[in-house]
Amino acid sequence: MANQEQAGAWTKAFELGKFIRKSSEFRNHITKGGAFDVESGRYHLYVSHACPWAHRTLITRTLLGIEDHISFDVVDWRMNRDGSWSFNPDEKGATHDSIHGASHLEDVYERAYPGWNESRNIGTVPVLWDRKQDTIVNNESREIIRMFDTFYEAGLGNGTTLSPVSLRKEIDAMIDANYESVNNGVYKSGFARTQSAYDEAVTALFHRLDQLEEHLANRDWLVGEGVGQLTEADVCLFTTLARFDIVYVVHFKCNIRRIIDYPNLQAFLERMMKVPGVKETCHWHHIKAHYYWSHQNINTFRIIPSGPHEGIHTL
Ligand SMILES: N[C@@H](CCC(=O)N[C@@H](CS)C(=O)NCC(=O)O)C(=O)O
Repeated sequence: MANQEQAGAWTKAFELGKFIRKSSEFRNHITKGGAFDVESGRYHLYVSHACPWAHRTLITRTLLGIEDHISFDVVDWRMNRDGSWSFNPDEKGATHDSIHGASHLEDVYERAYPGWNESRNIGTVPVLWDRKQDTIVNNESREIIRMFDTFYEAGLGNGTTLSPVSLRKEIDAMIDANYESVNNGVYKSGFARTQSAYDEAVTALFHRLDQLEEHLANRDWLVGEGVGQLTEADVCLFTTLARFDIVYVVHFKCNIRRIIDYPNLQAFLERMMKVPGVKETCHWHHIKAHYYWSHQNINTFRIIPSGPHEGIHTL
């Protein structure tokens, strides 16, 4: 019944020209002593450097200091018209599939879920792969970054946590408040197929950005006492805002204002870029080329704009 209701809501939204994000299919969790136990060298990430959701996982992996425990491969920035990612080690910053030697990410999904390609499901990044059970643990970025905390709890990281238990409620509320309006909001603006769907999405997006600008007036980070402390909520906002001025303003028509026009949001981005390790996870060429090249439905000739010449990508 719940599924039927959901399907009905999706059909209605689709008819109204709205972008509808599919929910992630693999929702297992790493837990101490569980079927997916906390083990060094067991898990592997498949990411795209272009993707804001995948970027969250790489930043978290770096900040927690679990690079030696979780490996990763990077797909080519080109996402084909059918939505498929491929491995292309000849492309700078991309790699081959070091576990399966697959040519496409769908082959990795097929291995975890035989029949995947036939049912024409699309394989999204990020993917958290389990070498031991030879399957996908989870493909939902928000859950992947939270389960990385099990490595912190097991003493395997550098002693950093981005989701201290005492702040989890606040962190979750902040991530929720930004998800539909900002993180998904840029996609809802860019992929809208009617004026009203676009208007609704872009209005909600900038309403939330205005609120965040005010929220950050007297604080450095989104959550926590005083000026706050760096948490998952900041990582989740950062990866969307980092792409805003160089891609979303033009490609997704999110042009009411730029982030550089918001002093506090811009300062937040610059602050994040100074956190050791964050800058190294930002691959601007993959980000820019991916969007403008891949979505030919909204950029027919795949022309990549030359600007902007100012912004955090120049830091
Ligand atoms: N809910 C997922 C979203 C992941 C997602 O949509 N990734 C995009 C790249 S930015 C993707 O792989 N898209 C493939 C497609 O749509 O065909 C998460 O947060 O992990």
